[in-house]
Amino acid sequence: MRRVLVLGGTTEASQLARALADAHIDAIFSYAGRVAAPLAQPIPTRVGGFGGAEGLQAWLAAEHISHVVDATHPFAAQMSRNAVAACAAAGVPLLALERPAWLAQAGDDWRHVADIEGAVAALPAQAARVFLAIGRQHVAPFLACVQHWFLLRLVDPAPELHLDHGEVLRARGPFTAESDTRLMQTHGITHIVAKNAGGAGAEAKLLAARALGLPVILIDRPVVPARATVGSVAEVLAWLGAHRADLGV
Ligand code: 3Y8
Ligand code: NAP
Repeated sequence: MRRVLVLGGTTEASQLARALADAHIDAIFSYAGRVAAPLAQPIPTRVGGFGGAEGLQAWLAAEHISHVVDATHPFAAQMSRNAVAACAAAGVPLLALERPAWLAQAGDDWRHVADIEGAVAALPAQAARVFLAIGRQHVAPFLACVQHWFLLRLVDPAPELHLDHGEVLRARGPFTAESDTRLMQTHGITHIVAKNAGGAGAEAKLLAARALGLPVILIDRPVVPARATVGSVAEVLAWLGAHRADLGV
């Protein structure tokens, strides 16, 4: 029998969950449990880690999973690595659903950096007002630069962050170019730091930066192991259908 695991946490994963529910395909959605109240999904949902690649492999067998779709964020590299290893060991077909990286257009002033450390190094020497829209996991190296003022945007409150040279804004995407443009003007932002997440849900700040002529320090995606990858929900459904013959369903 066909039973699909969707590794979620992105707009595309939610779109896939909707399509699987509409197609009455037996599927389960998985969140890491990174935020307090993740978006509800129209299919059964589990929350929390599996316990590494070995834990995922055991879970796939226990739950009789026939297909895995890795629809996690491009920066969720550890989950993607674990999915490749676990599916190979379990002999379960794996497909990644991934959106293309953003490409600079006319009017963009982007500085590409390889990682968080590169982004910190790319900040100017003189005091700047930096919109740090990379979530909460990697803000410490930036906040150590006390000459700058930071605007952080987080999904959940961060009581552990004592920010005397900045401000924490609590908001969950997707965002709009209009609201992000107003946000940057209100706070007199001079630089934006972002991950090259791709997709529409996080793009607003890049559109706002273009409109305001502000520089963007853009962090490249981490390398993930080679695996079959598609860019649309339709291709995932076809992949599941294509496997129908194998499963005699
Ligand atoms: C827990 C589950 C959907 C999914 C919506 C997308 C769009 C809105 C934009 C900014 C950038 C950032 C962050 C962001 C966006 C979507 C998508 C996306 C960026 C939720 C969600 C979970 C998470 C985890 C969270 C991280 C953080 C990253 C905030 C749900 C809302 C910065 C990534 O507080 C924390 O610890 C937050 C942690 C991982 C990155 C980080 O390192 O801090 N996402 N985001 C998932 C889980 O538990 O498995 O409630 O929907 C999902 C979404 N966030 O279905 O509509 O598809 O990318 N998420 C980045 O792109 O840089 C915000 O502020 O401009
Ligand atoms: P990560 O660093 O790649 O993964 C760290 C560990 O978190 C994994 O080894 C796994 O734990 C657990 N995990 C991650 N995603 C999971 C999922 N969908 N279901 C169950 N367990 C999961 O992951 P991350 O970057 O922290 O991302 C966590 C979640 O937030 C993912 O759902 C991702 O799609 C979403 N997200 C991340 C970003 C980002 O910027 N990183 C942006 C938007 C959304 P075990 O090893 O114990 O199995």
